[in-house]
Amino acid sequence: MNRLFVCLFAVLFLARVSAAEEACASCIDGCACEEICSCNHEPRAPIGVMGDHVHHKGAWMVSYRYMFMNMDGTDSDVSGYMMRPKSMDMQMHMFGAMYTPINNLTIGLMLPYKVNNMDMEMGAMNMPMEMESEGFGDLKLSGTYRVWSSSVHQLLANLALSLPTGSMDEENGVARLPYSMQLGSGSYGLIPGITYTGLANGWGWGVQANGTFYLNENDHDYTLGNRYGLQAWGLRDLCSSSAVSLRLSGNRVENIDGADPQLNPMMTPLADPNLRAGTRLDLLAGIDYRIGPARLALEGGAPIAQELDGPQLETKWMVIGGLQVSF
Ligand SMILES: [Cu+2]
Repeated sequence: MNRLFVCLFAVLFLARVSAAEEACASCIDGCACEEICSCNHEPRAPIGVMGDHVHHKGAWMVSYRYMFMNMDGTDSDVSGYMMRPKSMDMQMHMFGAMYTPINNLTIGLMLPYKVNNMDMEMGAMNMPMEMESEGFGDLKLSGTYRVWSSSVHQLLANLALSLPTGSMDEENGVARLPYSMQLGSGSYGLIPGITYTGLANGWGWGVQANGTFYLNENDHDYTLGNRYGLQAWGLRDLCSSSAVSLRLSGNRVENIDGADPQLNPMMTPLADPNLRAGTRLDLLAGIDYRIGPARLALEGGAPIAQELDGPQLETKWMVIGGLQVSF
């Protein structure tokens, strides 16, 4: 008798599971069943990852991210230069909006507001000097298209266009600030990418590769170097409303092509377009919390390896906080 009950229960349970799986499979397209199935369309990647999800048709999402990065000390000797970088703090307030006009395609807009502070030393007397720049950076228009998906996996194609809305005329009253203190690229850029994500049994994971290619020389006779990114992450649900994550993020930046004639590379390595390249691998831990349509998330980490074609400032640590609201 007991056995019969166990068997009956197992059959019912399996029937429920397969029904939920079927619901999930159909949910990918129309998303009539978000509540029933676990294949929800909530963001599943750590907050520092962009373009990791597509919403259901007609949905909006607005987001705000705050990013802080600290750089301190140089990777090689700077004593031969007149102006020597000591440390730098980079802050970014990133405002975003996403809309899904048709199934499987989410379009978005992202505008950063940047605040850069750098401490320098000048001359033989090590005179301290500060540089500051602040303002809007380059506006990005993005599209994320779901190429393929099942109840567990999805494959997304990403493409963004970067517009030269940020200033590259930042100065301190005496001279133009070096490349890394400027707010925009001055060029149009294309950012293609590919993203894979998985979600099952309270685990989430994903991989993303992308590149940033600046298409034209800006008004100051230079083009920022290409950027390449490759990252992988894993998430674990703590409960239905909270998850923790680990992310490995690799980034490569190439040197600047051309040179701003107002910047003198003999004065400081920051003004040398051929000392800008570098490769970095960051490890970040994150936590997020979801309440209804909102998601609050925090991620922080540090490089575990970096190789700079410097003298350049070394990245020490970074944090990213964000709030996303879907409706
Ligand atoms: Cu979204």
